[in-house]
Amino acid sequence: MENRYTLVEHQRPYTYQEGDLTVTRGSAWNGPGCHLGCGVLLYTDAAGRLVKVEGDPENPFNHGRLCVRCLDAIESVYNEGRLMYPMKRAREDRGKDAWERISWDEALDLIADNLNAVKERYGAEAVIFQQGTGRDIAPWITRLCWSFGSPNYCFGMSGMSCFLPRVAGCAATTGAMWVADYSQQFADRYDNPEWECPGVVVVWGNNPVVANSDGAYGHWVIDVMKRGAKLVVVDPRRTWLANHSDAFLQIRPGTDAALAMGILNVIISEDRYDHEFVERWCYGFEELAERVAAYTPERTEEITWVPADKIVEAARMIADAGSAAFQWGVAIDMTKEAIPAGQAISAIFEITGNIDNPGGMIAPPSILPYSGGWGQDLMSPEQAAKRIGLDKYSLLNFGFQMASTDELIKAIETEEPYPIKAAWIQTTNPLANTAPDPERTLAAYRKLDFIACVDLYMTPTAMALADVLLPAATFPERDGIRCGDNVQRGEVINKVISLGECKSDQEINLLLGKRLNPEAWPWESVEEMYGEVLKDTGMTFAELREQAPAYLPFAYRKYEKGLLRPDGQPGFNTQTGRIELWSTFYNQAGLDPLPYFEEPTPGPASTPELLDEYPLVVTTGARTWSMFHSEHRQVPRMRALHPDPLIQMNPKTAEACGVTEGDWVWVENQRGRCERKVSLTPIVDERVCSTDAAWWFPEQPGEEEAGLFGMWDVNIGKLIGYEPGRAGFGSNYKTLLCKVYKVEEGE
Ligand SMILES: Nc1nc2c(c(=O)[nH]1)N[C@H]1C(S)=C(S)[C@@H](COP(=O)(O)OP(=O)(O)OC[C@H]3O[C@@H](n4cnc5c(=O)[nH]c(N)nc54)[C@H](O)[C@@H]3O)O[C@H]1N2
Ligand SMILES: Nc1nc2c(c(=O)[nH]1)N[C@H]1C(S)=C(S)[C@@H](COP(=O)(O)OP(=O)(O)OC[C@H]3O[C@@H](n4cnc5c(=O)[nH]c(N)nc54)[C@H](O)[C@@H]3O)O[C@H]1N2
Ligand code: SF4
Ligand SMILES: [Mo]
Repeated sequence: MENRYTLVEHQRPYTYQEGDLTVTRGSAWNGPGCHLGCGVLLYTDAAGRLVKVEGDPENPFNHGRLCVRCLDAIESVYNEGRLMYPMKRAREDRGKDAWERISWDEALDLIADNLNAVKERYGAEAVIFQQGTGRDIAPWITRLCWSFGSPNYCFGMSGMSCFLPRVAGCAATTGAMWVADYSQQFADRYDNPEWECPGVVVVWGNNPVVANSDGAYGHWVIDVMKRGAKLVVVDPRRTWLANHSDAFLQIRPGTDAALAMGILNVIISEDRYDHEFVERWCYGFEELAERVAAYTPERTEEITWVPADKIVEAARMIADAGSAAFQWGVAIDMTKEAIPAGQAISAIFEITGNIDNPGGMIAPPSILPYSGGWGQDLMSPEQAAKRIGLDKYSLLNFGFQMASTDELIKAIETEEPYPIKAAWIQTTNPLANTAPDPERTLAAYRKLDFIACVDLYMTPTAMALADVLLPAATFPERDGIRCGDNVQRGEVINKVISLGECKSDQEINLLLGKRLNPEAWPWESVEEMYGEVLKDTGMTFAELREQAPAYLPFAYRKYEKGLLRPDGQPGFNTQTGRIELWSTFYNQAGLDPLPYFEEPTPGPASTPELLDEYPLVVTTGARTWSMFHSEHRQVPRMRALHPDPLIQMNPKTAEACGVTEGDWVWVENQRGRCERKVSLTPIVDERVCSTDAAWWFPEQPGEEEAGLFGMWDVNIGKLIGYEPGRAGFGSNYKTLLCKVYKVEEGE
């Protein structure tokens, strides 16, 4: 088959000699630490040790730039905390440091025997397959899950509150997922003649220069600012980008839907929307206009705490910019009514015609067989229909085809609608990180007959729960590919070192897959398996390795050309063929077809009676430079940059609470409390605090009786509940009420 990719011209082969060192080009896709996949140069010495990691200047994705976690990957890779061989532990010893080293064959046979035993007795649906943020491993988890016959592929966050709300919401209302256009789909990037610089970038609930999330390298925002793009930032914290913006909208956490409706109100009432696009390609504009009419700038100010004149200014800037790119982030997913919040924000870029246009919002091409989940065809329709939560939340049919986390926890507890008896937990640390209410989560998972974990390190989750623990490989230890899945290019991860008995997640899943369902995993090697994934591209793995990154064909305004619908007709892949501002699907599903705002509960407006006790709004989990969720706590230089779990407080707020810089405090709400260290900063409003998530202390005793690495003292999940929004998506991770007071000596 003809090669449809545009390739980057490299000066040298993928691996070459530079003095005493061997340099290998590749990508940093997967752990430790990221799900983005920047281009790297890996330097190994004559003894075969990785000695240096640099950015690859030839890679158009990051143009040689790297963040600290990749520059310092060596400390993560060669960390003494790394798991080096498979281990098992008797079920009654869960929580104890009573591990026994075993061989890979024994470990994989043990897992296969246990999962098959559960399958025989209770059905394949009794086994759940859980992942974290996924990295490049997700397709191998979905294939393992679905080829085993279980519909319960899952993620530990209540309301699947990362990315999925935006993906499912966009899929249901527009038939695609929309991301900001920084020219990332072109190998020649900013020089590509088809691309235009966005007139304005709207950074909404995202901190791209720190987080580099959802396929976007954060410094692209700065690249386009240098090329003239204006900047609007919507954040409760005055971030670095907020400080460099043309308009900073300092929002009360959890009120994004109201702000978006306020902006829509201005754009519509001042007649600044794109009439031609709306009339030809959108459905339900009149109803939307009616819905947002109540959100005058003044009323929106009362709700959101953003001054009315700023709302008007931002609305005009967006509507008049020529093109507007929305760099939207996870804060939108982390409020209970995340679906209507995302819907309201999307409506801004939709009615201003920023769809599939240069410098606006684009749907990245993904053409490989595993995009959006690989292996679904391997599961029978009867099994697929058993997915937990599907009967309650039909929106689960859009996007990543996951089970509902909130229904799953109930199913484990009650054995209704059927028992859940085993878990495969790969690339995730739910107890310390994703799970709300960690006590409830631990009690539920403890009921399971069998749990296998795959990780790089020992974690609180593995210590508390695993019966078998498998050591995974970091990116320099393994070959890999990534193409599709909101990714605009094909990348290769190249193995340069080996450590202990660690295996790549891909190899682990291939070996286990062969034991569970050999027909679905016919390949003799990982390379052969990659060949299968790549077969439609006309390239073998060895060829892609020389050429990567490889760029897929891309066209703007695909909706005019019939490229977005399976029937080849112009328009969008929705029931009306248009962008649905009024959603026919939501209407059929018994949901509100239009965007709406609902006050976060508890919150200053919904539960004013709680304000005496819990006077502050707190948002959790804002990303920090040196840590990726629960990772990097054991990595010396990264930990030195951020040694303690912090709560950012305005100095005036701290004074009112009787605490000051460096104090250890309790952060408490009606559910529970955890400890934090005070960091004073004017970047937060006096009524708002912002605190880290996912803390634990690898240096503290790990056994459950001794505290699971100090996790209980600092787990912010204790303040969060399993409380998804009406559509089953979204939950209040970033908007809670709390009080802050000093930890007394001896506590
Ligand atoms: N309160 C609060 N909680 C949050 C958030 C928040 O903002 N606030 N953010 C949430 C979000 S958006 C997400 S996506 C989740 C992320 O949740 P997770 O993905 O669970 O987070 P991590 O701590 O990065 O990772 C999980 C584990 O994977 C291991 N790991 C890393 N790389 C690899 C690998 O290549 N292979 C294997 N097998 N294991 C690997 C790590 O060692 C770690 O123990 O956290 C969520 N938690
Ligand atoms: N260094 C590092 N990078 C990461 C990660 C990491 O753990 N560490 N995690 C990765 C993952 S899985 C994800 S999902 C992405 C997420 O990346 P981002 O979307 O950037 O996530 P956050 O930093 O949690 O939140 C972004 C901003 O939202 C603001 N915010 C908080 N509450 C609200 C609110 O209610 N409304 C609005 N509008 N803004 C609010 C915060 O102050 C913060 O500045 O990052 C990825 N990249
Ligand atoms: S965003 Fe940062 S940590 Fe992630 S791959 Fe790129 S350089 Fe590495
Ligand atoms: Mo995430």
